[in-house]
Amino acid sequence: MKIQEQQVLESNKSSLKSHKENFDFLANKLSKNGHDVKAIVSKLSDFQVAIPSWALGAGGTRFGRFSFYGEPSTLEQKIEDIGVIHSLTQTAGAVSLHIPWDIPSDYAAIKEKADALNIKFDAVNSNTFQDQPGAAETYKYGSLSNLDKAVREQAIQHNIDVINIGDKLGSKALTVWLADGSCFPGQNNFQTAFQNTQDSLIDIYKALPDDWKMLVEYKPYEPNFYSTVIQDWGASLMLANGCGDKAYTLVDLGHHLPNSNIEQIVSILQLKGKLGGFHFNDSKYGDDDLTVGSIKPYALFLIFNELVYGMQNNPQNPDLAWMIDASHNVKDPLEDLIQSLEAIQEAYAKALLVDQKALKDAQLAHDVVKCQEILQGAYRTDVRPLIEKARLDAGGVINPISAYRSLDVRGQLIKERGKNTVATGL
Ligand SMILES: [Mn+2]
Repeated sequence: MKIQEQQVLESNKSSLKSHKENFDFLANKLSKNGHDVKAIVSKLSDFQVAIPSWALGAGGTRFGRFSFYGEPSTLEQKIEDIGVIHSLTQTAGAVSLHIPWDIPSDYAAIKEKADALNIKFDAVNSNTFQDQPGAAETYKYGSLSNLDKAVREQAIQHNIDVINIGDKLGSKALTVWLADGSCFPGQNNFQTAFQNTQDSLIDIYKALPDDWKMLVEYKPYEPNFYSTVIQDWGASLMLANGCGDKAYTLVDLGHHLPNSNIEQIVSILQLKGKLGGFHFNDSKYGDDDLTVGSIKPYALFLIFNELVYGMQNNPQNPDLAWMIDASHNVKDPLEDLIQSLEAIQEAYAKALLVDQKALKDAQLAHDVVKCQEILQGAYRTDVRPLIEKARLDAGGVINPISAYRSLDVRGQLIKERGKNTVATGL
């Protein structure tokens, strides 16, 4: 299914007038307060978030999985689904592939399809957290950290294969997330596991093309429940520094223990020029993979406040790879992704409204109350008309969820693909 330009225009017809009224009112107010509304809208239009190829079907838990029907069963269909989201939101202009779930059979055809939908290939993700059919070695006791050299070599080679696949598609980054760790005290020697991981990453890093980045993701627990080899940003940063200038830390919002101060982590990594990428989701208890902004929207805003500060003040930090990393157990995956994109844009827009100069002055004057007023003043602004305007300017729809529903996208997908399709992924 492909969204036609006419459908976009049709969908905007009924809400164009009220959008314009809301936008003019807000733009007028913001301009009076010294904001460059045009610049903010253009930043929002430029902001693109990669959609993971594994998030287009129903997620599941170890207890069960409930299909949404019409799920994409091939990489082509996954890219078509992202095309639908991108046509409506104009914010999802990239896909992040997970290998070996999504190895293209025909590279030229896949590239052509993505090009036609204006979708780029973002970071490619390796997978050493499960065994593949016919694999010589097992990852049951770890991959890059394993005590067995043959297992480590297999995992290193897999990562190099992933780089080569990504290179053919135009990707510029490899994301490494390890499930390696231990379930019981005494199972692993922490130092050996860490050193093996470092040595393996260095071997992978050697195969990285010059214009590529390696993104090292961390996670405190799960699937191992006593220790994880790359458990936090400090471990990730040490490993990245041990590899070289092209290796960075990747922050996944769900990969923190409850109440971690993620905005501070993000801030310091940018200061050190070592924040490489971002995985968006939300959580209540652990790595819950919930819709972005559905539980802690203020925390998301505070994170974006630091990101915006870093983008403006830390030239030592590269452009970030933005990606959603979520799973949808009870929602239509495409609707969930649209809601996530909306929440990301909202947090970004609010962060762009923070008066950085006034905040600095208030900090210098030790006016703590004023500092909070400045942040919360930006946070309490209803920025949705700005996001609507950014979407409209880029050729998208004013209200993506209602357009998705009135176009009956899921119904069309079921008609095209049938009910019993299953997307690969988690
Ligand atoms: Mn992640």
